[in-house]
Amino acid sequence: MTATFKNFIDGEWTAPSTGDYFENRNPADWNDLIGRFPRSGRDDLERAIASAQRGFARWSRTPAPLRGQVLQRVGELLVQRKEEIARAMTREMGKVLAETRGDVQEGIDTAFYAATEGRRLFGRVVPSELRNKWAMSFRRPIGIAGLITPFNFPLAIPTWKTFPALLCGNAVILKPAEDVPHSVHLLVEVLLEAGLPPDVVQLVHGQGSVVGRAMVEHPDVPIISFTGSTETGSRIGETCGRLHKRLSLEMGGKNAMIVMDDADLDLALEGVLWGAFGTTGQRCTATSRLIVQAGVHDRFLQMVCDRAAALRLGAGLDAATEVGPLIHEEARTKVEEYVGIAREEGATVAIGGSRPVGGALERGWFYEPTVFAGVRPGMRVEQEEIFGPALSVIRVQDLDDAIRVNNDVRYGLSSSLYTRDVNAAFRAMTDLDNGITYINAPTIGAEAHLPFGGVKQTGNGHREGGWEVYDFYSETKVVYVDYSGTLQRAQIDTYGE
Ligand code: UN1
Repeated sequence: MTATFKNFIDGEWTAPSTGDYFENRNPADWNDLIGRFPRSGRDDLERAIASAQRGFARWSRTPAPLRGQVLQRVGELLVQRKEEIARAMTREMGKVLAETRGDVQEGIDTAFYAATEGRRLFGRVVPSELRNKWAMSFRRPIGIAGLITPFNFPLAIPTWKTFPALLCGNAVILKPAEDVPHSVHLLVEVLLEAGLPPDVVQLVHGQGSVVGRAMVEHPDVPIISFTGSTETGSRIGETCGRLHKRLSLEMGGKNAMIVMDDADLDLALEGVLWGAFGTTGQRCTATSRLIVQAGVHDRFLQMVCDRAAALRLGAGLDAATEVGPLIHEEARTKVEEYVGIAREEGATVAIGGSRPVGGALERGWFYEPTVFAGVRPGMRVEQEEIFGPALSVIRVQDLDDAIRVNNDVRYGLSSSLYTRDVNAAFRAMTDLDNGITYINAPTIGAEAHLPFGGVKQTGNGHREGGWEVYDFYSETKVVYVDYSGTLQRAQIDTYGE
């Protein structure tokens, strides 16, 4: 009997008005059917919005420290259910268990940070330029936040959006990626068990082109947060611009690791394997370019190829697996297309470049870890996001060259530099054009209590995580209190005397 899942709308687990469902299958074994999930329609969304408005009216008046207590409890429940959720996540998303445990842990960290923010959520009191007058700011909730989340961090990224939105007093509507609906289903269970009023969270499964789009276009959803492709983000941005919505976009990356001649190569090797092939390269922060200084290029390339070729592919629930499958066939085909493009452009496929053959791997969306050598700046495999286990290696002469190559792409999420030279490190920290730079660590490893996001076409200026995300989910209100008993004219009475 196949499990059939429901939406969570208006305080109830409810079947979609369309009566239509889609299948959720294990990417490591497509014979493993996880369940059927609602392919919802506009009516479902309309009901979710109406309910969320009622939820917002109440929740926005709940004191922030009490909202924080709910998130504290959410964190505690996630701790209790960590292993169960991680296993469910590996089954539907494919990445190895160590990584899905990390994904849940990121949700836990985000919850506990949000909980403490309930007792801060600072405004400011500043001196007024006039006597006997106070000037201050505080934060107000905004309304309903429509959250459109990706497949690659099935729990962590929904929590990055949901927890600060809730802490700030908003209601949320979640539209998870169709590939990972179960993880978000479990998150909603946790939110409800923690005591969140049921109409404050709504879960509407379905297609981005139907549910996501209707949410973006709906006048009663003033906040949209989206993580996904730059192309979809641009379309969302156009609509939100027209409707004057508050929008946070987290999109593509083409992140580079730079390895200088003086680097600790063994350390850099561990870093690049983890950065490029962890999560099967399906991270916004994946290391997809390796920029190596000429003096160590050939040696380091050989080291990377030797180790990458030996990485063990398999189902993420198997303890011996190092690299899981891609999320679906289209993702695998995309990697394959780029292998062809790399060859046409004159790069070499140093290792990988094919689907593994034989055995259980043929029942999943597996692809061999792939390294492109002899890549030159400007080639498509050097410029475009592949979102798979493919690494482009570029030779450079010096740090200036490396920084130029790093910066000469349309994206700007993360970057990394391996060196023992402190001057080089500080130059790179200043000049690498990215939202996040790592020194002697790979391009991934963001922590929940620091702002996360990128420059250029990776984002639109907002950050997730850390203290900055609370600016996105709240509106600043300024209040002046004049207790002088006289009309005091700003800019005139102070300076005009
Ligand atoms: C992403 O790359 O899609 O940086 C998110 C990391 C994670 C988050 C990555 N904590 O390692």
